[in-house]
Amino acid sequence: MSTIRTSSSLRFGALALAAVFALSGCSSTAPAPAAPGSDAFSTSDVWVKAADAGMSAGFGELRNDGDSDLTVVSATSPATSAMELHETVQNESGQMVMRPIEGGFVIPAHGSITLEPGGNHLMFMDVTSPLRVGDETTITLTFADDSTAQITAPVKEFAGANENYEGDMDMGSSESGH
Ligand SMILES: [Cu+2]
Repeated sequence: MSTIRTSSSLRFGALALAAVFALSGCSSTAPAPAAPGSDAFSTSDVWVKAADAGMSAGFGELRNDGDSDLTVVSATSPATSAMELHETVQNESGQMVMRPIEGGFVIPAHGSITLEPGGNHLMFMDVTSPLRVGDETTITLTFADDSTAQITAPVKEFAGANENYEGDMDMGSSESGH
């Protein structure tokens, strides 16, 4: 008797749960399908410039196979205390300077963008654990829809990408002693 009652109440519980899931599936806050960005997103040849401390940068190709534009709005890495999305532009005196890009990196639908020295890049503002050649680091990108993608990037030696940071920071002169 008691066994039957238990099993029927379990069955009712399962039905109630199914109903809840069915309801939440219709709502816009359903967690699982809310990451179209990650599905459509891929990268190739992402790498990070070797640095013991201070600034560094990450480069590579970001691809979007989805039907709508993808916007990278922020990025993090365990190797730096802060990361910014940078563009490189010419200032009034003709000097190339880098600065945070307004609106993030927009990857067009069925298209790609290339992050490269002298252009857009992922800026490691303050390297906290040395990025050594042969190591790998991870970069987590966050998209406008709050979905994220994690990239594993090898560390490479690179002499360039010493653009000045718009404002007071001058990466070029701080490295001139090398
Ligand atoms: Cu930069």
